[in-house]
Amino acid sequence: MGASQTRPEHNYDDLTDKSGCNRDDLDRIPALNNNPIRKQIITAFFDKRNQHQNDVGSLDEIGFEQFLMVMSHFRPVNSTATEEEKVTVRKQKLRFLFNMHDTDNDGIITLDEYRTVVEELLSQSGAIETEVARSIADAAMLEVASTNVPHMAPDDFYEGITFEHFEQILKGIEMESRMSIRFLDMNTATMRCGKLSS
Ligand SMILES: [Ca+2]
Repeated sequence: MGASQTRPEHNYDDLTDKSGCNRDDLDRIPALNNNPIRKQIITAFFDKRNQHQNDVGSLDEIGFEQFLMVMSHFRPVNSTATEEEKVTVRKQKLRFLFNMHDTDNDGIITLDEYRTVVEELLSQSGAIETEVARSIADAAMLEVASTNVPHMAPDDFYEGITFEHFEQILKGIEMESRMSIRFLDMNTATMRCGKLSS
């Protein structure tokens, strides 16, 4: 039996619909319900940088191809991939994560941008106050600064994390299995992409 006979094509009708998918549609994906960085992930789907077409800014809607392009950042590395391919995939994953933090696309994750993500992450638990979350973010950033600029003078201003620093920080961390989202229970038919919700 060929794959074409078993593929649930009707499930993709909504996504392939010309009018595409917006943030509200993705917000209905149950797989992301408990994800602490749900907001960032959804934003990433509409971030033009993740479409690899040398464009910046954000899209109001994405079509099926654009959806797949973003999803491809979460794919596991093929075990038969060459070393060179593995390096490329890793770099793309890192760049995707970096972009997620560098919201204004100036090439640097500033303390403010970093704080936003940390506060978001920690606020999910409900038990940590903003002030505490903020100081955790500040301490982590200071740690990063001292690692990347070991001889920084007291008056030096640490601008933030560049992509090179970011790569360095995550060096040795196995990304391939960590950076995955279980989209298995995603039913695009219920996302109502491109269709009027009734
Ligand atoms: Ca930035």
